[in-house]
Amino acid sequence: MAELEGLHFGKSDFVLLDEVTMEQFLENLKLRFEEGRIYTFIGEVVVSVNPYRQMDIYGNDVIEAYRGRELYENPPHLYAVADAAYKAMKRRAKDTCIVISGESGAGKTEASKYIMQYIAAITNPSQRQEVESVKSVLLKSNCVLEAFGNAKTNRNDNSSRFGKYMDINFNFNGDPTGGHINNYLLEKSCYAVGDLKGVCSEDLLKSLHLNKDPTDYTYTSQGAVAMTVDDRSHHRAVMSALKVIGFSQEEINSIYKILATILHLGNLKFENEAENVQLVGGDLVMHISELTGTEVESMRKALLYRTVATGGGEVIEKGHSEQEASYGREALAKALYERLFGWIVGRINSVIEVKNYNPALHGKNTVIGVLDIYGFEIFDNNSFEQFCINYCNEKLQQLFIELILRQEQDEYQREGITWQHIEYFNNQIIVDLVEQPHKGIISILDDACLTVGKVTDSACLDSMNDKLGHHPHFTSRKLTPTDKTMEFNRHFRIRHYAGDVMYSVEGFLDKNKDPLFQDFKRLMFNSSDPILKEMWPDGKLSITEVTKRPLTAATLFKNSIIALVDKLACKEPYYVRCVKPNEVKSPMLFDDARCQHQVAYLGLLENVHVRRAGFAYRQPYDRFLQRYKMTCEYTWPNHLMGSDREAVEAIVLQHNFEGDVAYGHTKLFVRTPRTLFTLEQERTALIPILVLFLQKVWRGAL
Ligand code: AOV
Ligand code: MG
Repeated sequence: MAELEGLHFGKSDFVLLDEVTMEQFLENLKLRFEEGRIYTFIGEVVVSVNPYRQMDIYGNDVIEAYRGRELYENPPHLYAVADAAYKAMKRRAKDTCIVISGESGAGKTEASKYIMQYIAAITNPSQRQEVESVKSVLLKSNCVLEAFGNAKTNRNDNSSRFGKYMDINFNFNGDPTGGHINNYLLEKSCYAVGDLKGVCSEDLLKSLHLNKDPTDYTYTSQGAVAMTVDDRSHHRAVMSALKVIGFSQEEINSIYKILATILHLGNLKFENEAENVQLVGGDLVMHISELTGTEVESMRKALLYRTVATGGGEVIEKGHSEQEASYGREALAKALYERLFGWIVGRINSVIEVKNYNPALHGKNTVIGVLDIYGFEIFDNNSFEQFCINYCNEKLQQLFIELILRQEQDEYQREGITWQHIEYFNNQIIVDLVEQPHKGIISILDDACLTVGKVTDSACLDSMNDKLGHHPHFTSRKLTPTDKTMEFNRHFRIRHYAGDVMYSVEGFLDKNKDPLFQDFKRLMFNSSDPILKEMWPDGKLSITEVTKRPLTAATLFKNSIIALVDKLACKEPYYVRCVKPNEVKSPMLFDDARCQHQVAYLGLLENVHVRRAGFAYRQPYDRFLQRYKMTCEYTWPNHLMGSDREAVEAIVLQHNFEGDVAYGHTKLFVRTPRTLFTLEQERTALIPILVLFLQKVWRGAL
């Protein structure tokens, strides 16, 4: 029982704290972490601290213990939340979602995997073949997406560089019938190309023209390490996962070819020769065109020139400068990778999408969504990616507050309880700062990108300063009114709900624009490799047809996040809030300052306050009675009253708690945790006496 875990493990629910202060919160979190209790509830929310060591708490016996049980019957665990979401979906035909948040390395991806495993383990008891195959594709898709979407960063060895939202569809039996994955903003500057050399056969490497050491490829040289057995078996696992999902050998070959192309592109060099930019080394271009199924001459041309339409509708070829050529090459490599990833997600979706579902025949199709998205990021140097990621977190935080409050209010309303609205910080103002049409930062960025002629990052910053200079959450030029050094003039600061972040505006415009020349798109669209071609539908347009500007990266991202929030908002939410205990991946260290910061910006104290401001605890009458009937002479061992509710009233009266409770239609609401605490203590004190009593009964002494 959660409450009986024992005091030396701390409080299993933060609402039981004597006082909701940062000190008490941290003390409890730390105590539990040190005792190996990495999960703690705030009502129905699970707070998780990354243990940085393998815990023996995910086995089948544990899964069985949580299966079908109520949230408070077991110690806090991811499985308790997963089960609650599943039960709501199955019993009440509710669409639910589990939102996992926290900063980089806090344990979100691991949590999402345990949740998926739990759902897989408790469904399809009759082992129907078609359900089993859906489950195996759902589970295997993780491995594939991680192989392509994760990278080693200095904060996490296995950092997800993309956000993932996965819907799992269920039939009326509660068995998975399919799913759908949405991915958000793959950080293109991280390639998970990996070390193909250590894992591919000689023949394959030869056909890919990869005959150098990993250290000789620019894109792998930074992170290149000797291949370990581990990596090899991991590579095999990815390959087998691709096959289980249903990728054909031809598709897998195309994936290899694209990855090899990216490696070769990274090694391309340009040099200036008599005003003209030239390619250094002819072999590479030949390999690249062979692997991409394009003509060598066309590839060479696309790398060195771009086609532009003049004002008069004339089409001319303009030679690149050395810088433009490198820039174009870089953009191509990134786009190849991004589109490959998007295509893989699309292929997985086509396999797992629910087919032939007939609601009339099969009943309502319900959904559990699992969101594992990058957490709030503050680096030493924050750029466009951090800006997008942090904006996303603002949106999710807003949803968190709104939904948690809404849920509370709904429950009070349903149960007929009067509810006092409580104040909380509404971060809508920051969301508006970023996304508002015409006035927000994204809109200002877009305007700058659409302006004909050269607009510099710095000019864009001026424009932001003009329009947003008075915004309470924005500072730029004012950062150093007297100091006009370049350093400070290239930054702006947003006061996020999670803290101040200073962004360097450098590169913002380039990253926001579609940086890829149309020539490359057309070239890839004309590839003889049908799979590669499929990834470049926009290459179909000729230069004179490209009239409409493509949407900018920030606007595309904004639209996708707004769609995501809409999706989440119509589901019943369950939350996992992950905390990273230290920066050194240690299982022993609880860094107070780091944890305090996370607790603050995750809004966990607010969460406890909200939970307690109304009624910290609520329990259906029958459960409450079952647990505490021994503490009241009128209810022990059985009550003779008309209803469980009346029996509960008797317990409350006997303990003089009338002022602290409210009676709902089906549940008792308890305002302060102390009340429950007293009952718990009394119960704990009574247990040995009762045991003694029962033993005597057994022995016939009474
Ligand atoms: P993240 O998803 O939150 O970061 P991960 O889930 O990848 O973080 O966790 C980082 C590392 O912490 C893992 O590779 C494990 O070594 C360890 N870890 C996390 N949770 C557990 C657990 N429950 N048990 C044991 N080890 C764990 V990012 O994707 O960077 O935002 O972008
Ligand atoms: Mg992750």
